[in-house]
Amino acid sequence: MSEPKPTFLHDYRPPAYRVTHTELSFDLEPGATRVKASLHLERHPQREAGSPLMLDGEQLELKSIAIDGQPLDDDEYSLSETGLTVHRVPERFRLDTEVEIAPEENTALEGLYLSNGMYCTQCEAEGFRRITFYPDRPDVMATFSTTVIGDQARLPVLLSNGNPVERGELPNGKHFVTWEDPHPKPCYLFALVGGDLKKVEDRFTTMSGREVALQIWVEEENLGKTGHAMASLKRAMKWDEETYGREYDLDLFMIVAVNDFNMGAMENKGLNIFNSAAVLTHPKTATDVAFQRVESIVAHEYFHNWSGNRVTCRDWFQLSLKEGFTVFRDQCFSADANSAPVKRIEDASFFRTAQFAEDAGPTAHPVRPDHYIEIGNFYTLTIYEKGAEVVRMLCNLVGWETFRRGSDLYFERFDGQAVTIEDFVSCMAEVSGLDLSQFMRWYSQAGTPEIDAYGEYDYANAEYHLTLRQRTPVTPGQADKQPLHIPVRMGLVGTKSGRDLSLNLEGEDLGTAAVIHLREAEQSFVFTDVSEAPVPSLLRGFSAPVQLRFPYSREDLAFLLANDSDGFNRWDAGQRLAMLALDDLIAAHRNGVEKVMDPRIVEAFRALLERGSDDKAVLAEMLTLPSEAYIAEQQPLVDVDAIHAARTFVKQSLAVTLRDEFMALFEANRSDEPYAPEPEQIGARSLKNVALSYLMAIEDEQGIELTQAQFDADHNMTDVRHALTLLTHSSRDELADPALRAFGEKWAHDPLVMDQWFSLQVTRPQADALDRVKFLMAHPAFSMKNPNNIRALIGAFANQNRVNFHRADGESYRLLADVVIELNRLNPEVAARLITPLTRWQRFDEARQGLMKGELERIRAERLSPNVYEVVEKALA
Ligand code: 0A1
Ligand code: ZN
Repeated sequence: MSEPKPTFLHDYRPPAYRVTHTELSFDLEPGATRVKASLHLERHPQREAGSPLMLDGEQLELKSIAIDGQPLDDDEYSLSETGLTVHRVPERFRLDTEVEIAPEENTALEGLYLSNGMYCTQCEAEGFRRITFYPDRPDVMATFSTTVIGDQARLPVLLSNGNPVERGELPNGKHFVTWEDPHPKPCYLFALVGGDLKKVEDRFTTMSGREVALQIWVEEENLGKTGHAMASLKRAMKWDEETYGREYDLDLFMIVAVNDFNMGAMENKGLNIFNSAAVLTHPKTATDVAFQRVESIVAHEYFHNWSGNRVTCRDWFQLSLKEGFTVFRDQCFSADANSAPVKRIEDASFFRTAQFAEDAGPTAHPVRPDHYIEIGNFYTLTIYEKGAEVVRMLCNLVGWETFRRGSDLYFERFDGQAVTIEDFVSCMAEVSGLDLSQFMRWYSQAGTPEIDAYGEYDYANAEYHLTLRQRTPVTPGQADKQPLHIPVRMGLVGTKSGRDLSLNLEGEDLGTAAVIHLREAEQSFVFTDVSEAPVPSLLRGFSAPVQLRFPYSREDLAFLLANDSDGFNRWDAGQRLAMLALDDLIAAHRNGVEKVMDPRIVEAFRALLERGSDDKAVLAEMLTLPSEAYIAEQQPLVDVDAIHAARTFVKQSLAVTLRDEFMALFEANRSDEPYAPEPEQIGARSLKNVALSYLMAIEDEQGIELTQAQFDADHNMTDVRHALTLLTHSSRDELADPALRAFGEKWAHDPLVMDQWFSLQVTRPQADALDRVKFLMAHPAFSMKNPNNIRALIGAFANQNRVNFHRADGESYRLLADVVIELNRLNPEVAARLITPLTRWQRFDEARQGLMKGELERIRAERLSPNVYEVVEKALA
């Protein structure tokens, strides 16, 4: 295979020809599906006359080709591995092609494929070219009319985008349905489904009084698991009307659940296709986290109908235009539907762990990359989550009302168009009058900015001097970094009163909480009339995606943990405090010195437990120690064993001293109420389960009994899974084994539950974890062709079981590389993602570096897909 070539943002040109209307017909057969396409084409007004017509196409067998009804001679066109060129075409014409494809051989799950006997498609980003010859780029927008033909008995349900306009029977037991989608769309939003599916139906009346039919299509046995998704959909539709003034624009909205899917879900126009894990829930099979995830993904895909579909991306470099904005929208929706502070804590905590790591690694890239080899590798935390943080900063900079006006302007001005990030930001600049040119650097500069902050209270003049210094570390291919425009939300908390003091900055009264704007590499802020010595509370609500350092003492942090008016920063103060203790203990472990627990941390936790909280979910977060992954992110050199030992030590020390408090907390929050995925209940369950984790950290006898009882009670999956995880992760195999066996037998028929069973076993800290991975890979419920299985078993092991993945003998690295090599053939997109933990080799000791690089080199020696090639090359560069 020749070396794959990158595509560059600066090479963008409009397409030579655009498609105004697309007619498709599919005759579905597993090994030989016929696809007929009639494309109504015309020359793009900005492109010169006489250009050849170049269409993308991969793995297609061309059966016929004609222009305006005239079949083409062999010398009038040429075919390659990647497409079709017609040398001479008129200004405006119809191109008819017929191709054959083999859905049953499609293990990459891009294009048209079979999942459990059901036909489905995934076209984003470049899957449509595996269906038919087409200008497969988002700036070509056409109306579609699609006829799907299939066996009536095996495929009673045939779906596509838009509205069904005709259906009928055909010879040989076949039938057909024709669908029309009146909204011009790029082909990445095309979808088709054919299978033996059942539906749950509901209705929604839009704000202008139109009736929309809502359908969720699933396999029959899953009919009872759609209620939460449907309720979430209706809430999302209402929320988007009330919050953004956005109304749905077709008479029908469909969701289909499929078992084999590379990602979470896909926003195809009118026909969203979902990974079954992102749509199906039942109290007995899904945890609170899964319920919340379904709610947010259903909303996310629905919100794309405007931010992505009606207004789409000009090219794939603009991916964050739709993804960053839509993630921001779904985060706000979830915050409104649940505990808002907890949503922010969860998002920021995940971000600081996983996106910071991406930004610090060899695959770091800007929110808008300027080149890629394989766009499938760019569905990343940077594009999605950092993109959302950038939109959030914009919203905070201009204020919600202005942001909403900017959003209205954007949708109105660009409706039906394929646009750029500049188009979006310029709407915000226009409505606010702000100069956002420096702000644009957030889109082009990779890496996590670091802010070093220093503060001093001047008693004599009642002034507080705050100095902020920003610096963005070098990332691959970007040596020079410019200062960013960083909004820092802050307060000064008086050490005497425990209250937020008023902020007077350069003669301006900013109230008790304000956003200061850091634009220079270094900037000082002088607050006047500061009546008492304060502790600064900086970056409240994680107001910018940066790493902020301030030389807080442990007393300062305990003070903020108790007094900060900002819930997010109260939580963050607790995390910082725990980190200081953890740092000492990690050093002690490495130096072979006896570990001693800092009593100040214990007292801070005791105070938390005594004070309680109205928001139980927030308290549960505050009582949760930073994860091993987050701790690792904060260390210059990652020592997984020291981190694990230190964290376990802190947890056990807290549990020993506060055992009765944790027991009381557990008792106070247990309940026999029927399960509901409601914020109150979820908060109580998290708190109770955090308490149980502490008790199990010391394998307290009563704690063990309670855990077993919680498992046996089988009240809901949140509690059962938590109990089973605690048993499995304890040192008592005699407790874990029977419970695991019972659970595995009980749920053998349910793939989504079996995935949880895989994950919780392979994340256990005991030394047999790798053997379990190998053993479970041979389990009948595991298949290398199912991405959920891969993520649940291999992904969970490599990303969440740090002590075992980083075994000193390198055996886990070897296993991961073996899996990547096999998946490179079967499913390149999933294979490329799976490599991530190996790409982080720079963070480890020399011996591990060598082992990790050795495995990357072993992968590199294979015949690689562009996806895996790009990641491995960057990792070894
Ligand atoms: N646009 C979808 C994400 C998605 C991307 C690629 C896919 O297949 C390769 C599937 C889904 C979203 O943001 O939800
Ligand atoms: Zn999305």
